[in-house]
Amino acid sequence: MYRVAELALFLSALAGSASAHGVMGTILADGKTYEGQANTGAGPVWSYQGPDPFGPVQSGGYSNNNQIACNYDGKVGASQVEVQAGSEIELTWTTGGNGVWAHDKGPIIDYLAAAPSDFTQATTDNLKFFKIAESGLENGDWTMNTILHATNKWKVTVPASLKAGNYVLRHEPIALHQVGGTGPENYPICISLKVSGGGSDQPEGVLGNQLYTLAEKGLTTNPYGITSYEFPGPKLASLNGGGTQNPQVPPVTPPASSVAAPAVPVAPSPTPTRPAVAQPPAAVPSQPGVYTELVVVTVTDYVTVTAELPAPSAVNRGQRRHFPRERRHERYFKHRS
Ligand SMILES: [Cu+2]
Repeated sequence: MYRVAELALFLSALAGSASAHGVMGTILADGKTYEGQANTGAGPVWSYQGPDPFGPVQSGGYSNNNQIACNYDGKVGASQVEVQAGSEIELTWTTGGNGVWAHDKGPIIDYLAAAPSDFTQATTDNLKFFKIAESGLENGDWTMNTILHATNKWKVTVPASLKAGNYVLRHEPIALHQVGGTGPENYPICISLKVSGGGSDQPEGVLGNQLYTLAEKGLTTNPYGITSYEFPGPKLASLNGGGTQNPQVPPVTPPASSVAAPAVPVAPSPTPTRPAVAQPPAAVPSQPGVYTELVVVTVTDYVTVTAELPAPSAVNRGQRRHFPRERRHERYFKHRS
Protein backbone atom coordinates (compact mmCIF):
# COMPACT_ATOMS: atom_id res chain seq x y z
CA MET A 1 0.00 0.00 0.00
CA TYR A 2 1.09 3.53 -0.63
CA ARG A 3 0.36 6.47 1.53
CA VAL A 4 -0.79 9.82 0.23
CA ALA A 5 2.64 11.35 0.79
CA GLU A 6 4.25 8.76 -1.44
CA LEU A 7 1.60 9.29 -4.06
CA ALA A 8 2.24 13.02 -4.05
CA LEU A 9 5.95 12.40 -4.42
CA PHE A 10 5.40 10.19 -7.40
CA LEU A 11 3.03 12.68 -8.99
CA SER A 12 5.66 15.38 -8.75
CA ALA A 13 8.21 13.03 -10.29
CA LEU A 14 5.87 12.55 -13.23
CA ALA A 15 5.43 16.27 -13.63
CA GLY A 16 9.20 16.66 -13.73
CA SER A 17 9.47 14.30 -16.65
CA ALA A 18 7.09 16.24 -18.84
CA SER A 19 9.89 17.79 -20.84
CA ALA A 20 11.61 14.51 -21.59
CA HIS A 21 10.51 14.49 -25.21
CA GLY A 22 11.41 18.06 -25.90
CA VAL A 23 10.63 20.76 -28.38
CA MET A 24 12.22 22.00 -31.58
CA GLY A 25 15.16 23.95 -30.19
CA THR A 26 16.91 25.53 -33.16
CA ILE A 27 16.81 25.38 -36.92
CA LEU A 28 19.96 26.03 -38.93
CA ALA A 29 19.50 26.94 -42.59
CA ASP A 30 21.93 28.63 -45.00
CA GLY A 31 24.14 29.73 -42.12
CA LYS A 32 21.42 31.30 -40.01
CA THR A 33 20.06 29.90 -36.77
CA TYR A 34 16.39 30.29 -35.91
CA GLU A 35 15.03 29.72 -32.43
CA GLY A 36 12.19 27.27 -31.95
CA GLN A 37 10.68 29.53 -29.26
CA ALA A 38 9.46 26.52 -27.29
CA ASN A 39 6.69 25.89 -29.81
CA THR A 40 4.88 29.06 -28.74
CA GLY A 41 4.56 30.19 -32.35
CA ALA A 42 6.78 33.23 -31.76
CA GLY A 43 9.21 31.96 -34.42
CA PRO A 44 8.98 29.75 -37.52
CA VAL A 45 7.90 26.68 -35.55
CA TRP A 46 4.14 26.22 -35.37
CA SER A 47 2.59 26.36 -31.91
CA TYR A 48 0.77 23.39 -30.54
CA GLN A 49 -0.78 22.38 -27.29
CA GLY A 50 -1.64 18.80 -26.48
CA PRO A 51 -3.00 17.31 -23.28
CA ASP A 52 0.67 16.68 -22.60
CA PRO A 53 2.46 19.52 -24.41
CA PHE A 54 5.45 17.32 -25.21
CA GLY A 55 3.68 14.04 -25.71
CA PRO A 56 2.85 12.20 -28.90
CA VAL A 57 -0.10 12.26 -31.22
CA GLN A 58 -1.41 8.72 -31.12
CA SER A 59 -3.28 6.72 -33.70
CA GLY A 60 -6.62 8.05 -32.48
CA GLY A 61 -5.53 11.37 -33.98
CA TYR A 62 -4.72 10.07 -37.47
CA SER A 63 -8.10 11.05 -38.84
CA ASN A 64 -8.00 14.45 -37.15
CA ASN A 65 -6.19 17.23 -39.01
CA ASN A 66 -6.12 19.24 -35.85
CA GLN A 67 -3.92 16.60 -34.27
CA ILE A 68 -1.87 14.72 -36.82
CA ALA A 69 -1.04 17.50 -39.29
CA CYS A 70 0.95 19.82 -37.02
CA ASN A 71 0.38 18.31 -33.58
CA TYR A 72 -2.51 19.33 -31.31
CA ASP A 73 -4.20 22.52 -32.46
CA GLY A 74 -1.19 23.42 -34.62
CA LYS A 75 -1.11 27.11 -35.56
CA VAL A 76 1.24 28.91 -37.94
CA GLY A 77 4.23 30.63 -36.35
CA ALA A 78 5.06 34.31 -36.62
CA SER A 79 8.10 34.06 -38.91
CA GLN A 80 9.76 31.84 -41.49
CA VAL A 81 13.04 30.10 -42.11
CA GLU A 82 14.59 31.45 -45.32
CA VAL A 83 16.29 28.75 -47.31
CA GLN A 84 17.47 28.05 -50.84
CA ALA A 85 16.15 25.03 -52.67
CA GLY A 86 18.88 22.38 -52.46
CA SER A 87 20.08 23.50 -49.03
CA GLU A 88 20.23 21.27 -46.02
CA ILE A 89 18.25 22.25 -42.93
CA GLU A 90 19.58 21.11 -39.57
CA LEU A 91 16.97 20.61 -36.87
CA THR A 92 18.05 20.40 -33.24
CA TRP A 93 15.61 19.15 -30.64
CA THR A 94 15.88 20.56 -27.15
CA THR A 95 15.04 18.00 -24.55
CA GLY A 96 14.56 18.43 -20.88
CA GLY A 97 15.41 16.00 -18.14
CA ASN A 98 17.63 13.37 -19.64
CA GLY A 99 19.01 15.66 -22.29
CA VAL A 100 18.43 13.27 -25.15
CA TRP A 101 15.54 12.55 -27.46
CA ALA A 102 13.64 9.91 -25.55
CA HIS A 103 12.97 7.24 -28.14
CA ASP A 104 15.20 5.19 -30.36
CA LYS A 105 13.08 2.92 -32.52
CA GLY A 106 11.01 3.94 -35.50
CA PRO A 107 11.20 5.99 -38.68
CA ILE A 108 11.80 9.69 -39.12
CA ILE A 109 9.87 11.24 -41.98
CA ASP A 110 9.93 14.72 -43.47
CA TYR A 111 7.22 16.30 -45.58
CA LEU A 112 6.66 19.63 -47.28
CA ALA A 113 3.38 21.37 -48.06
CA ALA A 114 2.93 24.42 -50.25
CA ALA A 115 1.63 27.31 -48.14
CA PRO A 116 -0.47 30.37 -49.08
CA SER A 117 1.42 33.49 -50.19
CA ASP A 118 0.12 35.13 -47.02
CA PHE A 119 1.46 32.90 -44.29
CA THR A 120 -1.18 34.01 -41.82
CA GLN A 121 -3.68 32.10 -43.98
CA ALA A 122 -1.83 28.81 -43.56
CA THR A 123 -3.83 26.29 -41.56
CA THR A 124 -3.76 22.55 -41.15
CA ASP A 125 -6.91 22.45 -43.29
CA ASN A 126 -5.17 23.84 -46.37
CA LEU A 127 -1.75 22.22 -46.15
CA LYS A 128 -1.21 19.19 -48.40
CA PHE A 129 1.88 17.28 -47.49
CA PHE A 130 4.22 15.45 -49.85
CA LYS A 131 6.98 13.28 -48.51
CA ILE A 132 10.54 14.40 -49.24
CA ALA A 133 12.59 12.10 -47.02
CA GLU A 134 12.25 9.02 -44.87
CA SER A 135 14.79 7.19 -42.78
CA GLY A 136 14.45 3.99 -40.80
CA LEU A 137 16.83 1.08 -40.46
CA GLU A 138 20.36 1.87 -41.57
CA ASN A 139 23.15 -0.65 -41.09
CA GLY A 140 20.96 -2.68 -38.76
CA ASP A 141 19.92 0.10 -36.43
CA TRP A 142 17.30 2.81 -36.41
CA THR A 143 18.53 6.26 -37.35
CA MET A 144 16.20 7.49 -34.63
CA ASN A 145 18.73 5.85 -32.32
CA THR A 146 22.02 6.45 -34.10
CA ILE A 147 21.33 10.06 -35.03
CA LEU A 148 18.37 11.68 -33.28
CA HIS A 149 18.68 9.86 -29.96
CA ALA A 150 22.47 10.18 -30.05
CA THR A 151 22.76 13.82 -31.10
CA ASN A 152 19.31 15.45 -30.85
CA LYS A 153 19.90 16.54 -34.46
CA TRP A 154 18.29 15.75 -37.78
CA LYS A 155 19.09 16.99 -41.27
CA VAL A 156 16.80 17.27 -44.22
CA THR A 157 17.50 18.68 -47.66
CA VAL A 158 15.05 20.97 -49.42
CA PRO A 159 14.69 19.43 -52.88
CA ALA A 160 16.83 21.35 -55.38
CA SER A 161 14.09 21.31 -58.01
CA LEU A 162 11.39 22.65 -55.69
CA LYS A 163 9.52 25.67 -57.01
CA ALA A 164 10.31 28.82 -55.04
CA GLY A 165 7.65 29.94 -52.58
CA ASN A 166 6.14 29.40 -49.18
CA TYR A 167 6.17 25.95 -47.66
CA VAL A 168 5.64 24.19 -44.37
CA LEU A 169 8.16 21.55 -43.39
CA ARG A 170 6.57 18.76 -41.39
CA HIS A 171 9.25 16.87 -39.48
CA GLU A 172 8.07 13.71 -37.75
CA PRO A 173 9.79 11.07 -35.66
CA ILE A 174 7.44 8.11 -35.17
CA ALA A 175 8.31 5.96 -32.15
CA LEU A 176 7.30 2.31 -32.44
CA HIS A 177 8.37 0.89 -29.07
CA GLN A 178 4.73 0.77 -27.93
CA VAL A 179 3.11 -0.84 -30.96
CA GLY A 180 2.25 -3.84 -28.81
CA GLY A 181 0.61 -1.59 -26.23
CA THR A 182 -0.68 1.93 -26.67
CA GLY A 183 0.38 2.01 -30.32
CA PRO A 184 2.71 4.14 -32.42
CA GLU A 185 3.67 7.62 -31.21
CA ASN A 186 3.89 10.41 -33.79
CA TYR A 187 5.76 13.58 -32.93
CA PRO A 188 5.01 15.98 -35.80
CA ILE A 189 6.51 19.47 -35.80
CA CYS A 190 5.64 22.04 -38.47
CA ILE A 191 8.05 24.80 -39.51
CA SER A 192 7.32 27.62 -41.96
CA LEU A 193 9.81 28.07 -44.82
CA LYS A 194 10.37 30.67 -47.50
CA VAL A 195 12.14 28.81 -50.28
CA SER A 196 14.09 30.69 -52.94
CA GLY A 197 15.76 29.50 -56.13
CA GLY A 198 14.81 26.02 -57.20
CA GLY A 199 13.01 24.74 -60.24
CA SER A 200 9.41 24.04 -61.11
CA ASP A 201 8.48 21.05 -58.94
CA GLN A 202 5.57 21.38 -56.56
CA PRO A 203 3.96 18.01 -55.89
CA GLU A 204 0.32 17.97 -54.84
CA GLY A 205 0.39 16.13 -51.52
CA VAL A 206 -2.43 15.11 -49.17
CA LEU A 207 -4.08 16.58 -46.11
CA GLY A 208 -2.65 15.50 -42.79
CA ASN A 209 -5.65 13.32 -42.05
CA GLN A 210 -4.88 11.25 -45.15
CA LEU A 211 -1.29 10.46 -44.25
CA TYR A 212 -1.74 7.41 -42.04
CA THR A 213 -3.99 4.59 -41.00
CA LEU A 214 -3.34 1.89 -38.45
CA ALA A 215 -3.75 -0.67 -41.23
CA GLU A 216 -0.23 0.19 -42.40
CA LYS A 217 2.52 -2.21 -41.50
CA GLY A 218 4.93 0.63 -40.92
CA LEU A 219 2.88 1.76 -37.94
CA THR A 220 2.29 -1.63 -36.36
CA THR A 221 5.57 -3.42 -36.97
CA ASN A 222 7.34 -4.48 -33.82
CA PRO A 223 10.60 -2.53 -34.12
CA TYR A 224 12.76 -5.00 -32.24
CA GLY A 225 15.06 -7.36 -34.07
CA ILE A 226 13.84 -6.67 -37.59
CA THR A 227 16.08 -6.20 -40.61
CA SER A 228 13.75 -4.52 -43.06
CA TYR A 229 11.03 -1.96 -42.64
CA GLU A 230 8.18 -0.67 -44.75
CA PHE A 231 7.62 3.08 -44.29
CA PRO A 232 4.13 4.35 -43.51
CA GLY A 233 2.43 7.20 -45.30
CA PRO A 234 2.44 8.16 -48.98
CA LYS A 235 5.32 7.27 -51.25
CA LEU A 236 8.19 9.69 -51.62
CA ALA A 237 7.21 12.52 -53.93
CA SER A 238 8.66 12.39 -57.38
CA LEU A 239 11.05 15.31 -57.63
CA ASN A 240 14.01 16.06 -59.81
CA GLY A 241 16.93 16.30 -57.45
CA GLY A 242 15.12 15.66 -54.21
CA GLY A 243 13.34 13.01 -52.24
CA THR A 244 15.76 10.56 -50.78
CA GLN A 245 15.06 7.17 -49.33
CA ASN A 246 17.92 7.50 -46.85
CA PRO A 247 18.83 11.11 -46.30
CA GLN A 248 21.68 10.29 -43.99
CA VAL A 249 23.70 7.48 -42.55
CA PRO A 250 24.81 7.14 -38.96
CA PRO A 251 27.95 9.14 -38.14
CA VAL A 252 29.23 6.38 -35.86
CA THR A 253 29.16 2.61 -36.02
CA PRO A 254 26.26 1.05 -34.16
CA PRO A 255 26.79 -0.07 -30.56
CA ALA A 256 28.70 -3.31 -30.12
CA SER A 257 25.61 -5.16 -28.97
CA SER A 258 23.81 -4.70 -32.25
CA VAL A 259 26.93 -5.36 -34.34
CA ALA A 260 27.73 -8.61 -32.59
CA ALA A 261 24.33 -10.18 -32.96
CA PRO A 262 22.21 -8.47 -35.58
CA ALA A 263 19.74 -11.35 -35.71
CA VAL A 264 18.97 -11.10 -32.01
CA PRO A 265 16.77 -8.30 -30.71
CA VAL A 266 18.92 -5.60 -29.18
CA ALA A 267 16.71 -4.56 -26.33
CA PRO A 268 13.34 -5.47 -24.95
CA SER A 269 10.57 -2.98 -24.61
CA PRO A 270 11.11 -0.96 -21.46
CA THR A 271 7.46 -1.24 -20.65
CA PRO A 272 5.27 -4.24 -19.99
CA THR A 273 3.93 -5.37 -23.32
CA ARG A 274 0.58 -6.78 -24.26
CA PRO A 275 0.49 -10.38 -25.40
CA ALA A 276 -0.94 -9.33 -28.77
CA VAL A 277 2.51 -8.62 -30.21
CA ALA A 278 5.09 -11.14 -29.21
CA GLN A 279 8.16 -9.69 -27.60
CA PRO A 280 11.21 -11.86 -28.10
CA PRO A 281 11.63 -13.69 -24.79
CA ALA A 282 15.36 -14.17 -25.26
CA ALA A 283 15.98 -10.44 -25.37
CA VAL A 284 17.02 -10.31 -21.72
CA PRO A 285 19.79 -12.81 -21.45
CA SER A 286 21.19 -12.08 -18.03
CA GLN A 287 19.94 -11.17 -14.58
CA PRO A 288 16.97 -8.99 -15.28
CA GLY A 289 16.38 -6.56 -12.49
CA VAL A 290 12.93 -6.19 -11.05
CA TYR A 291 11.68 -2.64 -10.83
CA THR A 292 8.53 -1.58 -9.19
CA GLU A 293 6.65 1.43 -10.43
CA LEU A 294 3.65 3.10 -8.92
CA VAL A 295 1.23 3.89 -11.68
CA VAL A 296 -1.43 6.48 -11.05
CA VAL A 297 -4.74 5.69 -12.63
CA THR A 298 -6.73 8.38 -10.95
CA VAL A 299 -5.91 10.32 -7.84
CA THR A 300 -8.06 8.05 -5.74
CA ASP A 301 -7.27 4.82 -7.51
CA TYR A 302 -3.68 3.66 -7.79
CA VAL A 303 -1.90 0.41 -8.21
CA THR A 304 1.61 -0.95 -8.34
CA VAL A 305 3.02 -2.49 -11.46
CA THR A 306 5.99 -4.79 -11.40
CA ALA A 307 7.96 -5.05 -14.58
CA GLU A 308 10.99 -7.10 -15.44
CA LEU A 309 13.58 -4.95 -17.06
CA PRO A 310 17.08 -5.76 -18.20
CA ALA A 311 20.03 -5.38 -15.90
CA PRO A 312 21.53 -1.88 -16.08
CA SER A 313 23.72 -1.21 -19.08
CA ALA A 314 24.78 1.76 -21.12
CA VAL A 315 22.24 0.86 -23.76
CA ASN A 316 19.13 0.57 -21.66
CA ARG A 317 19.79 3.02 -18.88
CA GLY A 318 18.03 5.84 -20.69
CA GLN A 319 15.06 3.67 -21.48
CA ARG A 320 14.59 2.66 -17.89
CA ARG A 321 14.71 6.27 -16.76
CA HIS A 322 12.03 6.95 -19.27
CA PHE A 323 9.72 4.24 -17.97
CA PRO A 324 7.33 6.39 -15.95
CA ARG A 325 6.94 8.66 -18.96
CA GLU A 326 5.59 5.85 -21.08
CA ARG A 327 3.06 5.00 -18.44
CA ARG A 328 1.86 8.56 -18.71
CA HIS A 329 1.17 8.13 -22.41
CA GLU A 330 -0.94 5.13 -21.62
CA ARG A 331 -2.85 6.99 -18.98
CA TYR A 332 -3.68 9.88 -21.27
CA PHE A 333 -4.61 7.61 -24.07
CA LYS A 334 -6.98 5.57 -21.94
CA HIS A 335 -8.69 8.65 -20.67
CA ARG A 336 -9.13 10.16 -24.09
CA SER A 337 -10.46 7.06 -25.79
CU1 LIG B 1 7.50 8.90 -25.14
